[in-house]
Amino acid sequence: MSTQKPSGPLVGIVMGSDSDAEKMQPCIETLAEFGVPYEVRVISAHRTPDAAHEYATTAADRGLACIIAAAGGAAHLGGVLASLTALPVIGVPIPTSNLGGLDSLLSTVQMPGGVPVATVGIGKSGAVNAAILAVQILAQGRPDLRAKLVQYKARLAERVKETDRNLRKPNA
Ligand code: RP5
Repeated sequence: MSTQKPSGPLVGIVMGSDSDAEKMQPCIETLAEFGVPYEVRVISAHRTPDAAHEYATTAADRGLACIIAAAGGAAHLGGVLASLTALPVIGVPIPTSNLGGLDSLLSTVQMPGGVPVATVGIGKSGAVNAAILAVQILAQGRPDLRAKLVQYKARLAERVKETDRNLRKPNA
């Protein structure tokens, strides 16, 4: 593997609408925390299908290693992108006001055999987990990222242990 630092984005974050942007902020922040170069696009499977086609079919050649697709409602974005690229696609179901995001979850996760969209949960934890999953994919063959993941997990564990210690302190 080359020792040169990659110059372009490795992760493509694609959302179906700018109304998804706020919900995807935790994903963006998590990728930034790991120092992973990313790009953010708004592309709709239904409103700009030509752009979705162009994005997915050129993503690998542009150096992307995985795509995170966030959409709400009839959330076909992840599936459409996954149908057009061999890159791994991670789907983030965006919460919706009418059905609470269950619509987004089911339409993202229920892909036909052979065309997976690795779907995370609805809401903030899903947005964060999409970023972590992307880092885990990238960490194969990148020991620096693997070390950061190990540290991240250690910090998560330490936070829980500290909460537990505080709760177990005798009441004054
Ligand atoms: C989806 O439709 C988008 O991902 C968004 O979550 C939802 C609503 O989009 P807007 O009508 O707010 O643009 O395609």
